[in-house]
Amino acid sequence: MNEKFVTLYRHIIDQERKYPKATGELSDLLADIALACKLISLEVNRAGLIDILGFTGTENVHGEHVKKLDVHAHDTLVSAMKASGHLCAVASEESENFIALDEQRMGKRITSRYVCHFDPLDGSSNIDANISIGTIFSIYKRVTKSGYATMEDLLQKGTRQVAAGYVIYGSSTIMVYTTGEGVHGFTLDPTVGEFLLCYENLKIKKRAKTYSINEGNYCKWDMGLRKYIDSLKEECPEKGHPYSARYVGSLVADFHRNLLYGGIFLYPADKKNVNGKLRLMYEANPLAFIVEQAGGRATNGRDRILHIEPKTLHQRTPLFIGSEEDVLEVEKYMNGKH
Ligand code: P6P
Repeated sequence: MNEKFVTLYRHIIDQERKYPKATGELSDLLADIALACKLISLEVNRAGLIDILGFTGTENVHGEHVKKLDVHAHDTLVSAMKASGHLCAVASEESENFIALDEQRMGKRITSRYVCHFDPLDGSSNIDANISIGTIFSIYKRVTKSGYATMEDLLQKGTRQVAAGYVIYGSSTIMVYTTGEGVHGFTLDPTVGEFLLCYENLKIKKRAKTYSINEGNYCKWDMGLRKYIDSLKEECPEKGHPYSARYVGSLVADFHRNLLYGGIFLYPADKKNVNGKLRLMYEANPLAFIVEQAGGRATNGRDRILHIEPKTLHQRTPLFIGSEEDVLEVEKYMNGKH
């Protein structure tokens, strides 16, 4: 057997062994999330066959049409987290408030030590077009000592994450995670049902060749951003310009490509989305944790994403994330220093 034949669970345990005082709860939790995502992957890959496509006819808390797969992914993750017994609360894009999970085991009420934010199926508007979509997760230790979880446990700065990751459902299903000890990627081998190590200690290039932004919003951007994007299209060999434009419209797909090849993803505030479109707790924070662990940078155009003090579960933030030098450069344009 190839010594690189490392399963996700084996890798998680190896990481845990670096911490003699570790209880193993976080390892179990990550394994439970991976199991839930394997189940979601099954549904995503056969969505067209079991008529799960199309709208449920309902809307989520943001007034967006909810596809059945979104609901399925949310339900699968919540069920797995309930069974896991390691979470006292779950927050999800598909749920207005957080879900307090409290485990009764062995006759005693035991309150679990972690909370988790999920985007169960990001990019779901692309489901019918068979474009890659993804699950994003962000894990914290609870702040309160016992009892039912409170909003204080859920609304913590991104620097307090203990783990974060995503699963991309594309030509293959890949899980990428960090616990603060580097970024590692695993490809699901459907024949054995195991995630196998494919990237260890992933690092993102310091300077990109690719930019990802919805240029249809150009007229809504502030002038600094327009000048930056215009500069990427000019002939400037010493800067490696022009860059290539790559935009899938599915955050996890765009982020994953940029993580592997180098790139900058931008979803700025604009006249329509004054705080940007993407969500802090279950999109920006987990991806920011990952990109910083990979040597990249993630800001809102000025401040580090991980330093933002959250006020609400579903708050939005502008997001500039990817290769460090490119994020620093767009910040200069945004702050009139270029
Ligand atoms: P736009 C998908 O709906 C999503 O939330 C992200 O996955 C993606 O990056 C973004 O919205 C795309 O937004 O406005 O460019 O269609």
